[in-house]
Amino acid sequence: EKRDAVIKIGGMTCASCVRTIEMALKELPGVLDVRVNLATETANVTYDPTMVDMDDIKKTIEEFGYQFLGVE
Ligand code: 9UX
Repeated sequence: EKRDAVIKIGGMTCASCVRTIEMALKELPGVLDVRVNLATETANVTYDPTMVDMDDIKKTIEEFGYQFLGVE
């Protein structure tokens, strides 16, 4: 199963932030693809909802010091 979500993220100010979040989310089992866009402050995440849910993704973003501002 595959699902796409666009997540609004707060607190990113440079390209290293982008890489940090991409790496953190890709570590989560069930996250299949992540593309973070600094300009729009969003992450496009492809994931398997039977393996990982939005709360796991939210917690990971927050653990790394960024804000999960919701799903668009
Ligand atoms: Mo760049 Mo982001 O120096 O948390 S890594 S601002």
